[in-house]
Amino acid sequence: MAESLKRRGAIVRAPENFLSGDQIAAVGAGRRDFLRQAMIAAAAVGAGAAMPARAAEASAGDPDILNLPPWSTTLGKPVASTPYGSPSKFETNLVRRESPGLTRVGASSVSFAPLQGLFGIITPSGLHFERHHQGWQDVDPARHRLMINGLVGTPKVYTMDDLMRLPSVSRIHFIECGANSGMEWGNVAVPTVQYTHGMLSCSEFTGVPLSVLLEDCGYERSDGHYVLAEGADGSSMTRTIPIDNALDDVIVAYGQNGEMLRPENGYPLRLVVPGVQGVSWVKWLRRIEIGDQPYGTKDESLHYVDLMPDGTHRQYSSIQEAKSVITTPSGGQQLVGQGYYTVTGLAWSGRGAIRRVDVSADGGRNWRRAKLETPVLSKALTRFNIDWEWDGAPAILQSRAIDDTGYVQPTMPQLRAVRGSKSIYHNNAIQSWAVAPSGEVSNVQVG
Ligand SMILES: Nc1nc2c(c(=O)[nH]1)N[C@H]1C(S)=C(S)[C@@H](COP(=O)(O)O)O[C@H]1N2
Ligand SMILES: [Mo]
Repeated sequence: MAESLKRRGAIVRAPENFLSGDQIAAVGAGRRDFLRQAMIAAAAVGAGAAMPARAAEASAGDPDILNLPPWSTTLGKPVASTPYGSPSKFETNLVRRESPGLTRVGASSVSFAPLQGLFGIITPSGLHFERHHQGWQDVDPARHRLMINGLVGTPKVYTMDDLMRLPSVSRIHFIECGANSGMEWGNVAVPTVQYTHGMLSCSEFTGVPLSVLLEDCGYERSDGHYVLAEGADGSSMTRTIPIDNALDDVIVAYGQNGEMLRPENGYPLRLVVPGVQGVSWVKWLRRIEIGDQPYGTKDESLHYVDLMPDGTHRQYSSIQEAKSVITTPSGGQQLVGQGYYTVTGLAWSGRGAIRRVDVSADGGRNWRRAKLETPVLSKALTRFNIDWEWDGAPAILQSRAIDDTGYVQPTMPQLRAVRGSKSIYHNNAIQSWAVAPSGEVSNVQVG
């Protein structure tokens, strides 16, 4: 009783407590001011009375919480004071990050997307991961051209204006660098999901289907069976794409999340190759050539090959197999106490849609089926979540994706049995996060 009275007392604390020093000084300065103050006070009491007991309790630690904050009592900023909006100043920690020492210079490095802080499936464009072989450029769209040549009826050169007159599609797809999770082949290497899985992003891309452009250039199916895509940056990025792939769902894209591509992501033109590893998504795309055999370029014969246990190299393993990861709770995070949590994460497959995601809290002994959040799209990230009651004991959280071909995401030991442990690329193993009794979450490998 005394407790609840104390609470009520706290809630209806004297109105002047809700007024700033300035406002108190203004009281009595005139009738208008008096009315204004009375209204502010009334509103404040109203707000206070509506406050749940929990908030009142919280106020015991921070008496100031019951005072009307400046944002409730002052005029806000005018429209268009930030012509291009940016995140709140309270969110400055959520940024792309480099893994120090990964490469010698930043122009040939990677920045990882902060998966631990994102919701839903779309990566905000400013947080999209970056992977450049020779730095990024802000290419002048007026001077950019796309050439289509090789085994086509009529080779053509397109301006951006030409391209933007053609029929377009907008589709949501994930892009994952083939080297994502590549540091974890031997053992645990990096602490957070940003570094283990952050070479992954998902956007709505807009552009012209490559099939439309090839038709425009008089391509006949009998002509050639491979497409070479080339970028305009200094790295001369080139990749071979099989024609079936190219005619299926490949997009010559200029749009990303409703606006033009960001320079870091290939402005003004990039190839979108759904389901295929990032390196084929050639940025600053300047040329498409049709040929009758794979080109065997440096980016497919020397790089992006898989070192197998027998010492041979596997080439052209381009499709990103089904994979998933829990993003909260994840390495580096801290549980605030026992009880209820929503465990959430992302699942994706380069072969189609995610059919099911299972979650284990005991290192893979028992699995429960997670809820898939809508939309569930082909070759896009799918968000999953599941309820979890943490009893304070050590736990190992894992997620396992199954795609609509029936493929089941392997454990790390299963993958190593086939691939060995000296690879860099195409690690789609199940990720484990250990929860300690302290609530600390860390990256571990089990089994
Ligand atoms: N022209 C060009 N295209 C490129 C690259 C590059 O360095 N130059 N990097 C490739 C690699 S390895 C990846 S993983 C993706 C990364 O795309 P993003 O920087 O938009 O995330 O772009 C690919 N396309
Ligand atoms: Mo990549």
